[in-house]
Amino acid sequence: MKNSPAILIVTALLSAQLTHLVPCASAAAKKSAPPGADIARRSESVAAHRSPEEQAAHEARIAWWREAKFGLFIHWGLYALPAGEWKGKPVAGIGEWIMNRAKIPVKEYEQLAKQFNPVKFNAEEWVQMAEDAGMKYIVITSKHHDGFAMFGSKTSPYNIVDATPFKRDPMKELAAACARHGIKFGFYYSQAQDWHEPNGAGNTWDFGPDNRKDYDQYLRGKAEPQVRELLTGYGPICLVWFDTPRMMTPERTARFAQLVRTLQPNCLIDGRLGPGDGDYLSMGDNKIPPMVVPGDWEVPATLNHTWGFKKDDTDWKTPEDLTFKLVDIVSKGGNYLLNVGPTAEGVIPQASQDNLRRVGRWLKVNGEAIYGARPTPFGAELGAQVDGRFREAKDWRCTTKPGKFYFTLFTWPAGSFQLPPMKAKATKAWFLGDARTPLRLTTTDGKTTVSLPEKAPDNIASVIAVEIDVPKPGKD
Ligand code: FHN
Repeated sequence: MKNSPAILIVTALLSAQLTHLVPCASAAAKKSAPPGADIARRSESVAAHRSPEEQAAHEARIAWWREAKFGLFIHWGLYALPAGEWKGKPVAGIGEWIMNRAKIPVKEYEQLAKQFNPVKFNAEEWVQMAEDAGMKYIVITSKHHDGFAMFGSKTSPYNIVDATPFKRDPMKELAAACARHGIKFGFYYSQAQDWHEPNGAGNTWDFGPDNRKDYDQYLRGKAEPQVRELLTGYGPICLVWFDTPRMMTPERTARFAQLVRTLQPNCLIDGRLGPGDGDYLSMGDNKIPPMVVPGDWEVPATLNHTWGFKKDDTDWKTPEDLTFKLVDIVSKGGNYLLNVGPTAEGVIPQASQDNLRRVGRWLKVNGEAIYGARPTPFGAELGAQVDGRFREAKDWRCTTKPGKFYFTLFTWPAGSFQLPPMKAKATKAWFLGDARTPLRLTTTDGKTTVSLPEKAPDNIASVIAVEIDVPKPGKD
């Protein structure tokens, strides 16, 4: 069934707002609405236009993703060579945008391909790292805005197999390694911006304003055929992660969606293809909503401040912070897609590896509270409005599964933890990783507390699992 143009346009505007392409609603409207209410509305609108058949297909293909919760994003391309510096000078901004920020002419930027030889690249090691980190899917840049294909493409010679001394197709190697490890494999593809192509969006310094370009020539001549190549040459693809939907009309969006839905019906489409047709909502980069958001959504996020490798960006988020963000996002109903930017030699920076592996060790013990978990039924623990501003609270988060609550404590309370008010009766409690040692539950004046040892068992965050007896409807 076709989407109505009105719905498609509304959805386009909403997703554009999320990716900061158009200004959000008026400041006055923002002030009066509860925090996150606008995001919740946008999230619901993603699903609103699906027919019952489309909804059933969507449910089937997104089931694994709802379980997965945690994925690895990889931004890797020619930009890893300059690594944030051009002609001896640092270039401000995110690493993969260096061509745009420094307005590097195509003819000059292209030369990087001749030096790109990531001899240390080892697909097995990358996928092993994702597995160690507890990540369940990988999404890698097959072509970013610079237009360089990191896969062997027949559509354009500007690709890693034909234009570099490396000559290998790392996407083939990664697809095979992911299959061996049981990790889902997906592609990022910049459908709209292509700074290498005269008719692609974004390169105004070589090719003039976008509104004078024959954009459909670029889409039909490069982007669509390349997406077809990606969906036919690399086995099952779990997700195509489109980005920055500039000039993506409903008609253009539908062409890509049609390709994906016909070639790989089980493949997800992210929320940044264009108006309509995404399987979930992509939040803004590093933007974690303040409250529970209904529907399917994901936060793409960086470990430092860049996506593509930049040699001077070493401001790494700590494992404690990453763990908090993961639990926080899951407790609000979302997925966390966390990025690494490998070097031009093909190495994932050691600090990224170490910090992700630390999160993975935490997940080995506490993953039950994350994978397949549903959001908090409470909400007061997330924070509150203070003087017209939302102030986040960070002491604990709650995730749920049928018959169970998981309380992840980031601040260790003295002696006991008081459960938030609930209709359900807590019948049993224990720490994840130590199910054989019950924690004492005491209920006084309708308030239940869990007795705790003096020291937290986990120095990042300890998870109390609580079994609950849910009252049958109509019982109270
Ligand atoms: O412009 C891109 C950016 O380089 C990066 O790929 C991020 C990842 O979400 N997406 C765009 C900006 O939102």
